[in-house]
Amino acid sequence: MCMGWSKVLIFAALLVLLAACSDDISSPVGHEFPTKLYPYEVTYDAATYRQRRDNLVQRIPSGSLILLTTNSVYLRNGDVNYDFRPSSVFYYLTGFDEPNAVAVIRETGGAPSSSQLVMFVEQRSGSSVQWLGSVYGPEGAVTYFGADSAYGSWMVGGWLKQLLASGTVGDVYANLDDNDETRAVFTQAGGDTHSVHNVDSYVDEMRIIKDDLEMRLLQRAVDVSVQAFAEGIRSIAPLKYEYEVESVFDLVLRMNGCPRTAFTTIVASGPNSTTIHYTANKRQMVSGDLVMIDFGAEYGYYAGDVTRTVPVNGTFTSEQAAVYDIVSTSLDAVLAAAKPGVSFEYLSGLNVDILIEGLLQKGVITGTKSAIISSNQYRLYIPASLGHSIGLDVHDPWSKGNYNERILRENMVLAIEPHLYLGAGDLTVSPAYRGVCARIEEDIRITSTGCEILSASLPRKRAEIEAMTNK
Ligand SMILES: [Mn+2]
Repeated sequence: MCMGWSKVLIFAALLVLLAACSDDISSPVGHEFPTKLYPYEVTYDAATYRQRRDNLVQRIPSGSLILLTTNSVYLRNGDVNYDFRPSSVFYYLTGFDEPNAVAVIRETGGAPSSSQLVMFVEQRSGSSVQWLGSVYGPEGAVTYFGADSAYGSWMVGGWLKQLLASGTVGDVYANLDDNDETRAVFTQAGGDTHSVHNVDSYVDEMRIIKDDLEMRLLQRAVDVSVQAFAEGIRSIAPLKYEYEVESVFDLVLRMNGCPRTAFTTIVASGPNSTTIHYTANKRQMVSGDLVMIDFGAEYGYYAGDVTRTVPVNGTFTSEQAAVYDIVSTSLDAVLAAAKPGVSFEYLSGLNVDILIEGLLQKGVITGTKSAIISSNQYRLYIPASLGHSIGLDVHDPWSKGNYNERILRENMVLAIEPHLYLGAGDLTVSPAYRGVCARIEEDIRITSTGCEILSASLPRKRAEIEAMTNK
């Protein structure tokens, strides 16, 4: 974890050179600026975050205080920490991505009311800068992140206690679901005298509809995911291990400046494909297998989420082809039907109808469609939902509520993932089809008249998938 001396010298020389070239940079040397995210076409936009805070204070009762905390750095084992990622609700409202920060948002009054932001952030000096690097500090929180005032994190307890005791604060709205730290901060400040509500549901309602900045970040996350699939599918071959394929996805991810995946990658071949969230990725693949790959890049904390099902030897067997085509037909129909005003429940029903009809037509199962659906037998083959909202979380807030009742609206972003899982031991399935599973997943934005497929540049038809493989 330490670099050699010669590299240190080169690095120091570069820093001197950089400092000489850029007089306008006033932040500590070596610190990353919030003005650009990753390499680096999406610009950080403080005004967007302020707009979201203004919007939120108008949604909660007047006189309330909004208290938000973000994640800490958590110990993994012996002096090694887990990778830090900010809490989603905190990040959505501040754009601030350092650990151990607290944000307090209040309305300023007037009509329409706008918001005031006070931040409590980490401060570093001396050896902590030497070991961990510099941080924005209170000055950076004001300069870059639009805080009206900012202090060191250690001051939050006393500051909040005084404010709560002043008699000027109504109820408190906090991100209790989003982050475990919040209740501790609240309690330490003697907050028991105030009613505390969950702010998450109010923020969730806002997060359902994506703004321009979110769309740019989401599209980039999807684009990198698509590029990873293009390379990853080419790398599939008999006798390779699942993790070898995963490593190609990871390489493309990191080459594009994405820090991590949006969720643990699934490379599930052969018998593993019946496990919906299989993540061990350690089996040696053999000719004749299908491999189901569910992968999403995280970019600017936004999640892509794409799935393809690929024959390991480059050619689907007739049974695999039949199942794949049924799923593909359903996906086409759902995408054609997705538009504002349509309910997710309708799309889910359409999907189940087409999938069960397809299985019956191909003789994969027997019976009548209505009985298979009304008895819930269909859940044997279609165990998961048709899809979910994506955003800062791969399962964005839409998933938490009764989402079948959700009506699609413009600028919702969804992952749509029809699937068929035919269990290896499922006696209701014709023997030749047992163990065959297929899922295809696209990311879409609801437009004013229909939907835009964000992942459209990645082929999904059966012949196209075969053509992408390295056979
Ligand atoms: Mn998904």
